[in-house]
Amino acid sequence: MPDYTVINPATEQAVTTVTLSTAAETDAAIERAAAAQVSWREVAPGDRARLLRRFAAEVDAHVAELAALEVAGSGHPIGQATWEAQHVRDVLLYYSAAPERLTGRQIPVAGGLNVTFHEPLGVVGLIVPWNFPMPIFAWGMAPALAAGNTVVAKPAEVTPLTARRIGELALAAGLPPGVLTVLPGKGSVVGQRLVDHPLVRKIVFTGSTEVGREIMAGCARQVKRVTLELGGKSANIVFADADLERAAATAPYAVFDNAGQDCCARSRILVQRSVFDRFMELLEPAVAGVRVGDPALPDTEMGPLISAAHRERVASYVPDGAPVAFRGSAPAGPGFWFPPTVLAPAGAEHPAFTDEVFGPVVTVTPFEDEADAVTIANDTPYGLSGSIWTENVGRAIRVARGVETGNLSVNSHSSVRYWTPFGGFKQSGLGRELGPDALDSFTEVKNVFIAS
Ligand code: TAP
Repeated sequence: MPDYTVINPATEQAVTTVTLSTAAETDAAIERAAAAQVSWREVAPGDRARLLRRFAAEVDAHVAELAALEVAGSGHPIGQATWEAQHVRDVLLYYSAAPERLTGRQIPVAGGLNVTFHEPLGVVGLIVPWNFPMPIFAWGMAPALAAGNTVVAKPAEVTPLTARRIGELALAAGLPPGVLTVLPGKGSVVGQRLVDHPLVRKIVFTGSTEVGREIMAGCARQVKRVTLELGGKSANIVFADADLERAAATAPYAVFDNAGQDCCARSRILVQRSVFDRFMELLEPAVAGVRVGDPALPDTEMGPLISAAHRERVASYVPDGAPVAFRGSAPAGPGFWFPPTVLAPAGAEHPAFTDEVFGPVVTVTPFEDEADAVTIANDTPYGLSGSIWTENVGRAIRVARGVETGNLSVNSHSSVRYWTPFGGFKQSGLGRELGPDALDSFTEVKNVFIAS
């Protein structure tokens, strides 16, 4: 069995070694999960709810440990990592209310009674990326379990530590063996088996659009259910009538959060031409103020990139001669550091404007009017997120309806909450996660007519 050495991205030191699962071990785990599902689906709704609440309590009791693991294994700042562990607890608590509310319908028909049931699918395969190892794991796992499915989850090869620990906490909370299995391993081995194994009835994939396409094709061969949460290239649109101070003060956090390794990063700032210069004056000190450094320190706002290879890729978007307007700071010495970088003015001729950089690089581009802003915002194959800054309510609504994207915020830089739906338009994905309707995608509706 091959091993993988987890590297601390802030120090480049080895953290620990993790054994990678093989295809045969993946098959065995899927078979155990299928056997466990037979009794898990029969657990009374109130008891399933109680077990999920106990699981949440276990996570709550280990927030500090999980956060420290994420700091070491992913380079997330400790404040953010703590929030992420608490988020896992909150998502579990939110969906612990679902088993007792998973009601069907009674539909009037002649000659009897028509009722519907939400039946669990069976085994759900969860494939998680490296950028948010805890939250994205929770988003798929909690509603899948609440609906009566069992889950086999594959964390990203480079960030397996927190998901693996959460899997242990599930057992400690009393979830029966086989209900939640975490299998560290390679996408091409464990991920591929989850897609190919007929006992896996649904894949929840979060990752790149490129791999997502392959997953979708693989699932199509078995007409397997699939939810895809993919890449993004979101716009932060600032109109001349906006509160420019607030828009500029928050813009760095809309894109440099998690060092820009965020599918929702608003990595294209579009500013109405008449206030472009003023906005840039306000943005410069805001970018300089982002505290980049040791992720273990409580005040740190931005940590390193995940790996040396990823830093090289991000750096390729800022070649010599790139229109760098200004940059923030980054530590010297070991660690995969990259400073917050603002390219302006930059348009479609620049790859950083068109590609998902997945690093702390943002472009700023002028626009003329409302129609122009919507056209530029939509000129991308992606459609995941975005923000609109204006004091005009009518314009906010018109532009929000015009931008082809799944999650928008008006006069705010963030739009992700576990109790509201989340997902992408166009090549940013397929299906929705989170929110009150999440269990719809983890169940099949069964329609039964009973003659009277
Ligand atoms: P990917 O390279 O696509 O990897 C995502 C996951 O898929 C990893 O666990 C990976 O395993 C696995 N995988 C790779 N090849 C596979 C295959 N052939 N079959 C099955 N699984 C396979 O993405 P990433 O670099 O980790 O994450 C960054 C991307 O995710 C960005 O594009 C970002 O926008 C997107 N993302 C989207 C969202 C939402 S919610 N829309 C959220 C976060 C990230 P390995 O680790 O072993 O390669």
